Amino acid sequence: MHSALADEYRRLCRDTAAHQPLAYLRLRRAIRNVIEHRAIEPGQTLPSERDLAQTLSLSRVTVRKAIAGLVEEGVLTQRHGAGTFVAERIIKPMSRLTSFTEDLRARGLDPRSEFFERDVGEVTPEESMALNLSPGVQVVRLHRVRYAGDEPLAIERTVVPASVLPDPMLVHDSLYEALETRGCRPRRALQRLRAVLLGARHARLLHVPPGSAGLNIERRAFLDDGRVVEFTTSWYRGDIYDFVAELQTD
Ligand code: 16G
Repeated sequence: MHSALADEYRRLCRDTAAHQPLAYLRLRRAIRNVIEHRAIEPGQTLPSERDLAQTLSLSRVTVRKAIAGLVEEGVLTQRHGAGTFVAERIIKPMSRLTSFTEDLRARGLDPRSEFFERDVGEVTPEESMALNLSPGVQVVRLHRVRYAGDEPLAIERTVVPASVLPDPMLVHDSLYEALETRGCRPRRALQRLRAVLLGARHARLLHVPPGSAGLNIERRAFLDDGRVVEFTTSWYRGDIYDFVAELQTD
């Protein structure tokens, strides 16, 4: 049994400030915390359901429920007969509107950005169509390479109406954190994803050979009142990311 996980679970049981009355949510938090602190690393196995249930005096149903939530979020993966692992590839559920920073932190990785461009200017005709803006209004543009520690994972070009975010310097690490602070975090998004071969420039920035597989993703994200808050074009590395969607019949 992984002692860091048992210790973390017991700590959360004692921690009245982080009071979490439901055992499966407490266990989910404990697993998440040990992954974030790299006490269990990507690719390593989680203790078995039976071990967890015995050591923590929980029912198997509770343990299963805690794990199922993290599998759904892509933090853990299960291989039939082999157990539950901390995901190595970054598995991104398409049904959740999360940010790069949140996705990486949830996996114990260290999100970082390098900015090429962070300025304000007049909207171009293409941007005004994507953002539903009238010609002549001001927009903020961010062009960044997104890293996990020293490893580049994606390139992103983002345009946000200046009426929502007046100053690009308000974005330090996370755009969504800056939008959240202003009460403008998007609630809904439309995303288009297509396979591409990365050209020489993108490949160089992402530290992969030219012609490597990539994912070109466009996201238009909306506020509750229907205003478009973000138009982002991203190039994600195809060798690291899995985008997963849950499908249901009508
Ligand atoms: C993700 C989004 C991107 C968004 C960014 C915000 C995809 C394909 N793209 O990378 O549209 O702008 O997160 O992340 O998921 P941040 O808050 O860390 O800046």
